Amino acid sequence: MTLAMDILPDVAEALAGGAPVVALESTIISHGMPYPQNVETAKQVEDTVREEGATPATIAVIDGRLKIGLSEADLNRLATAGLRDVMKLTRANLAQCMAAGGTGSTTVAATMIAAHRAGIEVFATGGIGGVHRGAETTFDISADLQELAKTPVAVVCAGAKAILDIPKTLEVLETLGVPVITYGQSGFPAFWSRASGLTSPMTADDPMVIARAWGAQRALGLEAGCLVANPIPEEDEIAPDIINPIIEQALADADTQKMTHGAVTPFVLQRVFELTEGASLTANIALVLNNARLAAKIAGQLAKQPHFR
Ligand code: PSU
Ligand code: MN
Repeated sequence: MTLAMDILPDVAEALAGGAPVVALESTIISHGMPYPQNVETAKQVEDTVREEGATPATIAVIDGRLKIGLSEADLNRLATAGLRDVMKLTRANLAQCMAAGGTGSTTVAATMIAAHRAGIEVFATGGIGGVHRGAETTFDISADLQELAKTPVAVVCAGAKAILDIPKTLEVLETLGVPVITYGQSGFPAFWSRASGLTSPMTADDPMVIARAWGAQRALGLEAGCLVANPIPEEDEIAPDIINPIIEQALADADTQKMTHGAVTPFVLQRVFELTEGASLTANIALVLNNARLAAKIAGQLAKQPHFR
């Protein structure tokens, strides 16, 4: 059986020529942001990648086909469809969605699988899934973490959201052998805030150094991905003492409304958006663009130094 995968012509051309390509996820479009900011941001992220000299490839499943690079019509469809019409795809349901001819947006886990299949090594997103608070009773640990352990793609994110248990998330990443490198500061960032209070396992001040580490990891034959944590720009951050009580409230609401499985993260993000009167979204957009820029720089370094591959 052949893989039902379509690579946009400019992405295919870049890959064939060894030019830098950056993968982008689509759950952030369908489940992570409201319309119309979701589609505006998706386009801005692609433009930012291009401005930095790389080719963007936003990934999703459209009518059963794995799309590496989305047309404007596909982007609009994901941005405007209701949550019931777009599946949230991870490792477990990706193949089934394709077989059924379905349409779904890819989380970090599913985007990594697709990117690797297409030959893309660098991927930019906002935040990864992680170990949820209370995981000791719910066992809610995002499949993103397992994926980082077994699929060789470098994922640039803004750290882990404080809706997660950040210390446990870092512990699991360590157990799984996933390198965690923070860009430009020693502390691991917490998505909306630059500081989580935790020290990052590793730090790098230069995209070239991150590219080198990635090359060395690949040369060793390690199958893992790599997590690059890029702190939100100072002017865009929301201070922990402002965001933390709001997160507590949003988590309590998720509990009251008995949210489980894949519904938890989108619900909490939406509640934080409401409770911050939109400020969380403004920060979210800024950090995604910031991550796209860094990912393009890392991809550029990798393309310049093919011996790292
Ligand atoms: N964090 C965000 N926005 C998002 C997500 C995370 O700020 O849209 C999405 C990503 O696609 C991530 C997924 O991979 O949520 C994790 O979902 P879960 O916690 O259900 O594994
Ligand atoms: Mn979960």
